[in-house]
Amino acid sequence: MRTRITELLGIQYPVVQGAMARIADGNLAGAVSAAGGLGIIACGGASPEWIREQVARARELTGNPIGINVMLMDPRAAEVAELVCELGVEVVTTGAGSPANYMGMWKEAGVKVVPVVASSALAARMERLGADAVVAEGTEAGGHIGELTTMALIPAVTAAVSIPVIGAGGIVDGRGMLAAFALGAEGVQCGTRFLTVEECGVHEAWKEKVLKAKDSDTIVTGRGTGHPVRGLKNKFARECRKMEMAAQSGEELEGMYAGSLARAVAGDVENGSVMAGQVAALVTERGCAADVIAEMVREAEALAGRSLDEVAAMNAGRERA
Ligand code: TUI
Repeated sequence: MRTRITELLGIQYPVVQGAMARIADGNLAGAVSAAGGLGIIACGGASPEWIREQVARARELTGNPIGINVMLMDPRAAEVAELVCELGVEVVTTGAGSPANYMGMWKEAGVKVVPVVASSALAARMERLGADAVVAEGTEAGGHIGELTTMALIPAVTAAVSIPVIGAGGIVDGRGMLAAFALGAEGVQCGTRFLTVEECGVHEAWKEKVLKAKDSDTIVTGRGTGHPVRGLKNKFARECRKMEMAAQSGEELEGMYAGSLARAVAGDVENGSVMAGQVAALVTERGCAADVIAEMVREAEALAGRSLDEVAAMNAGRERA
């Protein structure tokens, strides 16, 4: 394929693997990039040593471009931001804040800068500061989320900026990819779909929970702290919601979330924060990164080549392209 995103990032397909904190490592990112998408190593909660190792691992797997994500709420964000320049990765994405303070440094180092945004206002601010593209991530996504749905956010962001927009949040297959493109996107980012692929090292219990999830099985916790997080329903999420209803102080609530992701990563999917997007319900297979990307692009293109009458007739027969 050829879009502004494939040209900008030097990749074959405009499919980006979302950075999943403590999960998206060099093995997953390397596999996605080797398959022609853009793999991203998640640095939320990670040490500089771990990040170096994972970049080296991804480089062993592929000569294609790779990305690093800087989680801006991380206490070590500034240190990771500098590491991005030193390690020579081709792309940096950011989440959970504004990367304004680091943009100059990254641009000077020749890194392509792609902030994740949840509003058109932040998208426009990022464009003014020199961002090469943005990811517009709707509230259907897993992990730390904004308010707007993908359906409302992508057209708002594409109207606000001239740089290319990558749609994210609730995209899991070719139908979602085409929908994002119909709304104005030139690429997509998917996280949840990559959780169950064979190259993803997340605990088997987490994969099973995603594979079994139904459409109403995600829940948002942490609204009371100003840092809402979407994950799969479990004992931890129920207790968080109970605490939030009882209007505990922000500090008490923060204490409840401390270490919750680490517990889930270790396999305790009842007492940990099992982050996943709403489309966990649509993830029913494992597969490998290359098949996920190829099938998504194939389905989107097969669907795009049809008239609306034909699409409606397929929909009536519950047929997929
Ligand atoms: O960053 C994400 N998703 C994440 S980060 C993460 S790590 C974590 N670990 C433990 C507890 C909580 C989180 C898990 N998931 N997505 C990108 C994203 N960024 N979504 C929404 C935003 C966002 C929201 C508000 C970006 C900027 C913003 O406002 C900044 C401003 O200055 O206006």
